[in-house]
Order: sequence, then C-alpha cells, then structure tokens
Amino acid sequence: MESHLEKQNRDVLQKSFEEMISTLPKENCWGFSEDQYQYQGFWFTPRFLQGALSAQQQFQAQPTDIILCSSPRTGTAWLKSLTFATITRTSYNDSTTPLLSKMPHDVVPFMEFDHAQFSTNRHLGIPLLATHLPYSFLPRSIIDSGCKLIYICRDPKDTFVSLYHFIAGHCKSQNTQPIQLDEAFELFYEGVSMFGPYWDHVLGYWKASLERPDKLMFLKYEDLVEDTVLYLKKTAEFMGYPFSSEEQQQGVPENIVKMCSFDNLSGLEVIKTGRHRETENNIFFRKGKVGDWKNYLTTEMAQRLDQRTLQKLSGSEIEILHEEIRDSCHIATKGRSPDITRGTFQANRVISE
Ligand code: PAP
Repeated sequence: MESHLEKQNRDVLQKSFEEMISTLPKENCWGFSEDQYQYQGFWFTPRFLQGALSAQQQFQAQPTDIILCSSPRTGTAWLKSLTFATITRTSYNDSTTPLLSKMPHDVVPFMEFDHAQFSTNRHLGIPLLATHLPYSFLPRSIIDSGCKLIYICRDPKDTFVSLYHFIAGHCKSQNTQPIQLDEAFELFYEGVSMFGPYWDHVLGYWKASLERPDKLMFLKYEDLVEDTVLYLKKTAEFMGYPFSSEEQQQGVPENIVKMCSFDNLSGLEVIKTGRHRETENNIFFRKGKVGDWKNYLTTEMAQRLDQRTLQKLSGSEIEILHEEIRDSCHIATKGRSPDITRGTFQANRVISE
C-alpha cells in the first residue's frame, strides 16, 4: 500500500508534469478525449509522454536486453510473438506457451508503461521489452549498455490506415466520435500522430543503425509478410538465439511462424474476448495484410503520402516504399525536386549475414 509520503511525492511529480506540459504546443485531434502534446519534435498523449519521461529516469537496461522498437501499427505485436516464441522455445511447447492465453502486448511489456512487469520477465530470463518511443527518447542506459534493438517499420500508407482503424475502434468502444478518415489523413501527413511524425521516427532509428549496425536490426513488415521464415531465422541469429541445423530440419522456425500467424493468433479466445488495458484485444488484430490502403485511400491521397515519404526520407538511403511506387513517384516528380527520388532503404541491411 502507498504511504502518505509516497502519495505526496507522486502528487508533486504529477503537478510539475502538468505544469511542464501546459507550456507545450498541443492539438485536440484524432477523436481522443485528451489533447496531444508536441515534445522535442514528437507528438504524445499526456500518459505516453509521462511514461516516456519516467522510463528515461528509471529504466536501467542490461547488456543482454533485446528491445523491440516501432511506431504504432507497424507490426509490433507480431514481432513480439515471433521473438518471444523463439527465445522461449525450449521452455514452452506449442500448447504451454503464454502466447496462447495472453495478448502479445501482455507477454512482452512496453518499457514506457510496464516497468514492473519487465522486471518479472527479466527475472524469468526473458530479455524482451518493447517501446514505441522515438530513438532520441530512449533512456541513456539502453545506448550505454550496448543491448540489442530491433526496429520494425511499414509502408506509411498501410501504417496510416491501420492507425486510423485502431483509433476509430478505440473511440467506438469509448462511445466517442472518431474523426473522418480524410481529416486523420491530413494530420498524419503533417506528422501529428501518436509518436509521430512517422518518418522522423523511422529516420531516428535508421541513422542510429548506420552508427551501430551490430546493435540495431531493421525489419520491414512487408518483408516479414513475404518470407516470414527467412526473417525469423535472421532475427533469431541477430538476437543470439539461432536455430540449430537440427531444429531447422525439424521445422522449428516454421512451427513458430505458424503459431504466430495472424490467423492463428486472431482466432484465439483471449484475442476475441480479452482486453489490454482499456482496449479490446481484437482491435489490435485487424487484417494483417500488405496493401490494404488501396481499400481506403484515393489515388491522390496515396500519391501525396508517397511523395511525402520520398521527400522526408530523401538522402537517407532508406526504402520503405515498394520499388514500383518509387519509380512512379520518380516520373511524377521529375524536374521538380531531384532530391525527392533519392530515398532508398535496404530494410535488412544490418542483419548479420
Ligand atoms: P500496436 O503496437 O499499435 O498495437 P502493431 O502491433 O504495431 O500495433 O501493428 C498492428 C498491425 O499489425 C495491424 O495491421 P492492420 O491494421 O493493417 O491489420 C495488425 O492486424 C497487424 N498484425 C497483428 N498481428 C499480426 C500477425 N500475427 N501477423 C501479421 N500482422 C499482424
């Protein structure tokens, strides 16, 4: 039970946090009941910002930690389940793994929300932790400890569509009015989205990976969809838990992929009926497809977002758009801005070969 002194300290901290955020630029948007605040270039709800600042102050990374990093809606839960199943493959079998009875977000905690749970996991020898924080917000101990990071990113069009549906679903469950898709699109385009601007999030990790390629692995959702077994093997190796040739002969990676597939996880009772904090688990699992943006964005919207992506990532050698799209943007922008077409991204460039 919290003592009087602890409560007093908590109240003081809360008051100073509220004073601090009252000085920040804010927007009331995306249908949230709370405002979003811009802090050091990124947008947060107060709860997420508070979690970020508290993680910066308190989180002590260990060299053996493996931190799964991502913007929202880019494949975090999938990456959590794949890495968790890989690391715990000798502790659990197909019928005892916690992945069958818990939501991936409850199996691998978020650094900025679930400190206590992380200590328990660590105690159990599970070094995984996740974060949606931008690279520049990571607690210093993560960089200093030399622990490993895995970043997953996704085509911004699918990321936006997924985010829109997630927030709309959340609003519906809270009986609040979601905003229209085209309004949300403009906000995302301008960078006003949870932990956004999306491109700055990607770029922060990308630049860090150039400096520390042995410590930061880049994955793309689209690559993971295309050849999940291949990327799972690379991820296992990067994490220091490679599949032996015997395991490969026995089809262990394939079994993990099957267990963590969208169809399998989304069909579980815990996903159909459970909750993660105040959100129903089924809202986290929508379609799990590449290119679903085609069902929601007009051609003009898609082109605008692609142009934005190429502009924002120009000069970084990152490629998060499909080759065909880059080529068509190249044709559309020829003669306007030579820089726009320079964005190319070797998603798995830093994976140990
Ligand atoms: P979150 O961290 O904000 O909860 P995150 O897990 O990063 O979201 O991404 C959610 C997306 O991954 C959803 O995409 P969609 O809206 O386009 O469908 C979700 O469906 C998808 N996803 C979740 N689990 C899997 C899986 N096992 N395989 C493939 N995609 C998945």
